[in-house]
Amino acid sequence: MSNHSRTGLVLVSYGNGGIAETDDGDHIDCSYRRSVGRPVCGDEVALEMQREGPAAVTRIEPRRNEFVRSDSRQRKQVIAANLDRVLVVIAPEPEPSRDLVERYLVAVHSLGITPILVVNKAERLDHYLEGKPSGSGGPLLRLDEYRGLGYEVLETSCKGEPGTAGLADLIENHTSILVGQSGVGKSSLVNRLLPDLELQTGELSRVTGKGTHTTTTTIMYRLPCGGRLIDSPGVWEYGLWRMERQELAAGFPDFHPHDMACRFNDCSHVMEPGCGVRAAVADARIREWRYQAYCRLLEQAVA
Ligand SMILES: Nc1nc2c(ncn2[C@@H]2O[C@H](COP(=O)(O)OP(=O)(O)OP(=O)(O)O)[C@@H](O)[C@H]2O)c(=O)[nH]1
Ligand SMILES: [Mg+2]
Ligand SMILES: [Zn+2]
Repeated sequence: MSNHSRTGLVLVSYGNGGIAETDDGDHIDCSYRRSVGRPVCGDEVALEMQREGPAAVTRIEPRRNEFVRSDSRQRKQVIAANLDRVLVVIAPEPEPSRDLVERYLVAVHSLGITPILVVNKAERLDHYLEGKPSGSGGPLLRLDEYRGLGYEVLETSCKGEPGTAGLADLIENHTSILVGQSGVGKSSLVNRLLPDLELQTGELSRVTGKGTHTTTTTIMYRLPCGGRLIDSPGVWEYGLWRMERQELAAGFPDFHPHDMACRFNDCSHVMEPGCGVRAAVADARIREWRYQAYCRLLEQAVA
């Protein structure tokens, strides 16, 4: 038999091909066909083995969800698919830009899963906070407020306390992706969490390259205790794609149930009379800074 079919999990995807892992754990080079399209990291695919050369991807299974970001023209770009957890990594250095966390939260809520905030370089957090005048904003001063909103906020360090054990527990037996600004320490976390990283990257080294530190390709690794972890290239600015107002509002679960009181059911919560959200902001049932972030994102992302 010259060719036969197998199923695979895409570990890395680039240009016209990638590497997929079969059920038996083999890593197989694969190539894409225009008629099938390009799978992304995390896709389940059907592979047709060839007598020579890479296997052909003949089908991409329907995705359970996809993590996307926007290109420079606010079009969606799929980064990875079929995720259980999105770990939004921030750090005291580089300092998160304004609304960065809110944009990530909107993006993760749109996958239908609850975001997790990972505060890396936590061994430097106290020093960072000491240098901040009281009343200055920023997500690192609002960690307890995020916890109050119901988000899991986890502090980690690759250089000191509290280490990464808490994160290891959280991602065990799940498929998780690390996202965040360039330099916050996503790859360093991968390094800490994967004792056999060198072995795994050795197999994938054709695409990871050597000697560079900034990650350029989205790659899925196998966790030692079960589960998968995806490292993704950092961004300087995470932009949202053009979206509907409802999709944006879903990233602000703290606006519920106050929005039920809005007079108009398509209320944008900006200038309509009888707005339940603005009423809740006025008497501090919704945090003012969350509402201000919502208004800025509404201008940027909603057509
Ligand atoms: N102090 C401190 N430095 C850290 C920690 N984690 C990572 N770093 C440093 O932060 C720098 C960037 O780390 P990377 O892991 O390459 O960051 P990244 O998020 O993968 O960056 P991109 O691949 O560009 O997105 C490196 O110099 C790391 O040594 C930490 O917990 N504490
Ligand atoms: Mg990296
Ligand atoms: Zn309203």
